[in-house]
Amino acid sequence: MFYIDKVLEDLKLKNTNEPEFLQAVNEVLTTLKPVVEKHPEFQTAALLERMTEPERLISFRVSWMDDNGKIHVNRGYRVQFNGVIGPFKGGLRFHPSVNQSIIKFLGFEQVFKNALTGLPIGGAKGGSDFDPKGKSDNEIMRFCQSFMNELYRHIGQDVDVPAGDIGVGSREIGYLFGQYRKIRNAYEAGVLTGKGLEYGGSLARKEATGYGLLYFMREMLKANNMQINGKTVIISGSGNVAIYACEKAQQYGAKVVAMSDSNGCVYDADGIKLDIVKQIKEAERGRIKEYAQRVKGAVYTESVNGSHPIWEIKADIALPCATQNEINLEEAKLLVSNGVKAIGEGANMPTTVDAINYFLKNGILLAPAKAANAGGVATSALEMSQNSMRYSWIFDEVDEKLDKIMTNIFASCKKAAEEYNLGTNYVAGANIAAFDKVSKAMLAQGLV
Ligand code: NDP
Ligand code: 2IT
Repeated sequence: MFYIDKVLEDLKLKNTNEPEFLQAVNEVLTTLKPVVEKHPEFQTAALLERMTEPERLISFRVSWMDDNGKIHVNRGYRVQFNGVIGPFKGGLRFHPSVNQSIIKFLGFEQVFKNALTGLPIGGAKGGSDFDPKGKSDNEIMRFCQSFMNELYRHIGQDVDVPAGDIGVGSREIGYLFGQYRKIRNAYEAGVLTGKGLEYGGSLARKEATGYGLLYFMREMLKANNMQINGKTVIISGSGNVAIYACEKAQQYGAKVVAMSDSNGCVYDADGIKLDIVKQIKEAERGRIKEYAQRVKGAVYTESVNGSHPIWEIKADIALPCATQNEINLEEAKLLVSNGVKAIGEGANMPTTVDAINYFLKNGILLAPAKAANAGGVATSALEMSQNSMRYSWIFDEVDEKLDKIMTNIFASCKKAAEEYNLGTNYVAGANIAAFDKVSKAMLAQGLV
């Protein structure tokens, strides 16, 4: 039996209740076969066994009181997956679906994503099954304070640096930072990223994941004699990543015709008016449905039993920017039959493995999450640099650095794919390029 197959089989037995984690590992390891087979020393060093076991996994109680005086208990997590390249780094997700499997899949992906950025950051993830929807500002604050009352002992600017993810934006980072500062009685600006601009945040961090996705897409299309200008685009989600992906796509001359949230999607044949989406989502924290109530001619379609009506809309480019497994095989077939030419994964693991394979088999260009959405964490690392210098760069300086980083990431994915005769399979290219760096660093640091 091949080394990789053995590792995968053992992992399945060890992590039976963690389907998302197993899916993420499976997707990476299967693409590494041509690399690993050339290096018997990986097996001797138990490299893959070590790479798939987190360095540390913390689970903790988060109790908090709502506005009516009722007490709630949630579960908090932090997985410090691999710190071989730098301090642990990765976002926090607050969503009722959060469990150990979700946190581990995200942490595992983060290790390779962070390696691709070329910056000195290890991989981590955290969060809670807390549902921020419908909570008052004070409830959010009390939850964040309680969460930090435990998390603070595990993090630090040279130890582990959390940031945002689903359900955690600048408001939550503010409350988390305030509590950390209070507990530590020290101003360690670099302990969290995604901070407000008034207290150590970086310009362009808010835009970075969405903009970065489009920089990667621009490079991928260019390498295949295409361009974004003039293309029709659909974007799932209407949160941080989706909004700034939309903004940059529009700046590049694309027509974005649809966006969504977990309740449904809006279609606007004239092109999405992003200022209205920002008003609804960033200012009012409302639902995407309200877009169709405000914009004449826009059509709203409700999601039924978790369906994703957005993938029924005809487009040249689809950007899944909401959550994991939001494009399954059936939806991939629909997109392909509607003429989609490229997929850009803004979300983490938005495409199931059979859907990925279907896209690749049909010659669709696929920008894989761990490469294409790395702009967010890369700019977080730039925020850490600025915090260390006690200085801040202007927007254009950060944005230019981000553009270069994304351009380099695409070049690494392309180079690795070509080296192994994988054509335009950038999914494998990203995994191989990232693995190359992580494996070398792990071997260099010995059995720790
Ligand atoms: P936000 O919380 O800002 O937005 C999330 C969006 O996705 C919302 O529109 C939300 O709809 C939708 N969504 C979330 N969960 C589900 C679900 N289970 N089903 C359907 N829709 C859902 O998060 P972000 O924009 O920050 O994150 C989006 C994705 O991008 C995630 O996969 C995240 O891991 C990834 N990512 C984020 C980065 C960042 O810097 N923020 C960096 C790299 C990746 P609703 O409001 O109805 O819940
Ligand atoms: O998935 C991700 O890369 C993020 N949520 C961003 C993490 C970060 O540390 O900025």
